[in-house]
Amino acid sequence: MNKQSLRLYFIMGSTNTNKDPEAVLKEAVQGGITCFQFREKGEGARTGEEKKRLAVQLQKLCHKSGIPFIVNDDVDLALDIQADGIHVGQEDVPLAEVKKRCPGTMIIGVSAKTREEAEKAVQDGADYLGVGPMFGTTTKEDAEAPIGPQAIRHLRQEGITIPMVGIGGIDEINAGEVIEAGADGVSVISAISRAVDGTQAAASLKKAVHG
Ligand code: FQP
Ligand code: MG
Repeated sequence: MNKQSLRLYFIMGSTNTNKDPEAVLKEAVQGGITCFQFREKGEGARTGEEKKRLAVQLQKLCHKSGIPFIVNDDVDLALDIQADGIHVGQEDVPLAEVKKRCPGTMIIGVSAKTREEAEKAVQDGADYLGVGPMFGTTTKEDAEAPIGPQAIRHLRQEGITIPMVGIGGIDEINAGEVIEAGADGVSVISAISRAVDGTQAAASLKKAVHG
């Protein structure tokens, strides 16, 4: 994977917006996002065929726009629809198992916040790391305390060189700090999905990360 595609990484599922998810993704693409993660979870989230239908719809839009389409958590879905990648956290399917099941061409993202987690993820073949929460967030119900952009600076000092994105509570005001700390990009949900104008929101974020 090339790290430029992590510059402005948008994540969304149907529960993250009051608008039509496809319309929001269209706006985000227009505003300049460089990667997309389909994260369908939380109360009222779609499951089974409905989840797959939405995934395929959003995947098509990403393909048309040349944007990598990554699936969150759900390895079966990622394989089923031949997603460009899969993102797993520390409590999800173990990376070794993901690696075993997925083709070598699939991008594999892993959440990590400590040196130990990051080093293990690198060793096990992660393509990029998601580090957070950077700031306070209300999107993720089970989010832990913010660790700040310093966490990224530390991981870089500890010799972690693979592509990294900051996630959690990032907006156009604080996005620059995350890049400054050594991240290749920022990941957002609400900053775009809850915006009145998703195109403008994405464009402002893009500017903030000197995209
Ligand atoms: N980083 C990223 C990315 N995407 C994510 N979904 C996470 C971190 C969080 O498993 P996880 O992953 O801790 O929680 P959840 O599955 O609820 O999202 F780097 F891609 F921005
Ligand atoms: Mg997860």
